[in-house]
Amino acid sequence: MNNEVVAFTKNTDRNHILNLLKTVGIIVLRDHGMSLEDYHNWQYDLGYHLPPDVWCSHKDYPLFWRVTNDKVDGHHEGLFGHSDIEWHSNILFTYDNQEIVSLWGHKIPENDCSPTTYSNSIPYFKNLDPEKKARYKKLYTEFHWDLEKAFYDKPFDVKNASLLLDEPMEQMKALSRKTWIGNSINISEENKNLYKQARYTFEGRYKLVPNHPLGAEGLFFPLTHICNITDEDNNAQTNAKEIFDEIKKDWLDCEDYMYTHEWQEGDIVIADQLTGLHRRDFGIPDGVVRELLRSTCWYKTEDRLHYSYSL
Ligand SMILES: O=C(O)CCC(=O)C(=O)O
Ligand SMILES: [Fe+2]
Repeated sequence: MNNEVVAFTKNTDRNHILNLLKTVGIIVLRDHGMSLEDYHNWQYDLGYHLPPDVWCSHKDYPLFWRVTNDKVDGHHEGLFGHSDIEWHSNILFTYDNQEIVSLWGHKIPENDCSPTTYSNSIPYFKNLDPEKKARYKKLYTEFHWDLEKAFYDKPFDVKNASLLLDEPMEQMKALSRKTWIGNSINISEENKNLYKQARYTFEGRYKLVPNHPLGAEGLFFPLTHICNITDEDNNAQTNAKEIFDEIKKDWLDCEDYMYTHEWQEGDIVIADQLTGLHRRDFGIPDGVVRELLRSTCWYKTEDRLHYSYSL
């Protein structure tokens, strides 16, 4: 395959990074020369971030959420504790979540057996014939929180993601009501007014080809929760399941489009969430501690082609 599936770089220039997010969607930075403090500051520069106030926020570098099987507050593991995690995007149960997810390898056990696999649809979409591209641009995926309704036959077990029991779950629910670009800590009042309110819902429909803020062309495909594929007028496609199966088989099941990141401490992986998915294939074994520092953000006003909804 000719198209780049992942971009490796040491260059932290933000325009370079934004260009790679638009054209490749997955970026790996190793030996980039940034300390954790530099990187925390750099994240403010990259995008807009929500106020950090969850159980797993890092105490010294509060933009980061601790993704770890370690106990972060004396009682609870960090986000996504210890189990495997099926293909997912940061944008799943609401429409307008943060568009970029970045992970920093913080504590990586020796002989780590929990890599993270990424796949982005930009090269897949590029390889489709023009007719199919035009057809996909008119389609929507319907999604539903109720996994019983989903096409996917190996549904994502939310409990299994060791996500969110008791207080963390309550915090996440409260946070999801505040997840709006305009609530970011580093957006100006003037810029805030450019954006429509975020849409909160556990069921609805997304554009299959997002109106991407940077102009990237790919598919938004929330694999585990898609329950139908419709056209602009909300008519279900008679071959909805075939379209679903084809995209899954030709893109997500295809090793050529996957990149598996074997972590070293200090590595950074940045991924666009409107066009890509990621997963953790294996859980974290007992007896070792693994920790990634996660931050999510929206593209900034000056980088966007539009301020409207992308999905
Ligand atoms: O721990 C991993 O490998 C992936 C974590 C993840 O999916 C996330 O933090 O969004
Ligand atoms: Fe994730």
